[in-house]
Amino acid sequence: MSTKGKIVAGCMAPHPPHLVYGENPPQNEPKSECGWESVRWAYERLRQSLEDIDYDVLLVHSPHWRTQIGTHFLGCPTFKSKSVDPIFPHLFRFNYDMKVDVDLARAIHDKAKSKNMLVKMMENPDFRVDYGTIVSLHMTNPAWDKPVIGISSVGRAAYFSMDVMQEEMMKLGEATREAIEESGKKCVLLASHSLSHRHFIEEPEIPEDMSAEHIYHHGQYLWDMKMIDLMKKGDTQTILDVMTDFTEQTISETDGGGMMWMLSAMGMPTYPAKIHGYGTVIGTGNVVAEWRAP
Ligand code: 2X7
Ligand code: FE2
Repeated sequence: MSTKGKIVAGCMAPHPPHLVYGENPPQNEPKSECGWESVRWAYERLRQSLEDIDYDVLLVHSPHWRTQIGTHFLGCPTFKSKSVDPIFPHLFRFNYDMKVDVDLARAIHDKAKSKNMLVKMMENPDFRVDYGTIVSLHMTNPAWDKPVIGISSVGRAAYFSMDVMQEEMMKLGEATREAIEESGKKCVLLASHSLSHRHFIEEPEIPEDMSAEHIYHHGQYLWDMKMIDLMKKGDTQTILDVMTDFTEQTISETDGGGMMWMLSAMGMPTYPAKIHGYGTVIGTGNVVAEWRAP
């Protein structure tokens, strides 16, 4: 008899390309001197923490793969190309080569379809994977030695409302959990996004000059601290209750639904998240956090 699969951890895994630029991996063409250590070291702690867990697949939900009609899933066994950040091409030109767990991606797709969600498998092998997916995956597992699943963000918040978005992400989370349980696999989920999103409009001459790096709006910083406090308390219900206000007031990438999907898939955890660290990147607020399933 096969054993039941499980989500072993869910993480907030933000994707500023600056983090990869600051790390200088061989895949990225531009080279830096340093930079954004508070968030990079938070990722270091996440990586150390995940080393204790035996897991099979990394799943990532990215707000920079925006699909207007339904949720899409990467659906080819490999995707290999160069990803260039549209705003920061001088920081991020990354040669990626990822292996996809197509069986599990299709199983989640089918579960979501059976719940009347609009879904599609992305089966074009030349499809260029977005930088949000790539940065979160690289910072979590720079060895790239685990298969991945990439999930798009559907534009429901903009076209309808955050409430409609939330309802859909609850369903997508349930579909994800059910398919994982049936697969027998152990999975780590990544919600690929920042928290508050007010950022600068002029880059310093040296992008990694940290004397220019700071939060740009105290109100948005207070919101970030409120959200982190709720994560530390395991108060997921309040996180969901304030999500619409948080998203509007901090122009946050939570509008892409990643955090709601991850919390729903984890069954709305009431235990505390481990906060590996927080820091700003061009002024945006970025937390690396981990809910480790009991
Ligand atoms: O996509 C991003 C982001 N979310 C935050 C900071 C910097 C750049 O890109
Ligand atoms: Fe982003």
